[in-house]
Amino acid sequence: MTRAYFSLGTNLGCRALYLSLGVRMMSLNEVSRTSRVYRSAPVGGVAQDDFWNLILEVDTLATPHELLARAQAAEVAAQRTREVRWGPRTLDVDIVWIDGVVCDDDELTVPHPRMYERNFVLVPLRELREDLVENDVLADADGVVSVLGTLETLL
Ligand code: A4P
Ligand code: MG
Repeated sequence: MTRAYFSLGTNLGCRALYLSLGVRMMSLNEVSRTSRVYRSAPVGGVAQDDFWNLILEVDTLATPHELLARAQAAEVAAQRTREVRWGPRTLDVDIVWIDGVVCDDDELTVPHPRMYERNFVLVPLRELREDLVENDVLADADGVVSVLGTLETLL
């Protein structure tokens, strides 16, 4: 059993519903918990609406590549299209961290290579795993984020 962390983001359509779909598809029947939902200014230079982001923690027997397949299936279920890299999307699911796993191949890089640059990842991750996000790491990260509430209250 390993513990995995996923970053879920959306800035198109009914954001709460897409996050909820992503949480269900990523956690299946496994033990899980979520951070609160944060509104975040878009990172990456594409002009677009604000994102809603959260971090999901799942205790799982799945391999890292099985989790990537699960993430891609969740994006398909949300009818995500890919017109612009870093552009607007109904649902993005990235694997941020898996306890004890380091992986870098053509399909998957874990820990996520950009996690430490991004407050929309670090701030919610810190709610669940304070030990993974030191103060100085947080101080160096970019982007404005603000709490919206728990996912249940936003649905
Ligand atoms: N891939 C490699 N490692 C991973 C991993 N750890 N998790 C590969 C997930 N995927 C991983 O991703 C491209 C490829 O990355 C996949 O085929 C997979 O094999 P993608 O989801 O198709 O494309 P993308 O999401 O446009 O690119 P990417 O690089 O994932 O974008 P980012 O860096 O995730 O940026 N601003 C705010 N405020 N909030 C956001 O959520 N998201 C992005 C997306 C930009 N700005 C944002 C937000
Ligand atoms: Mg992605």
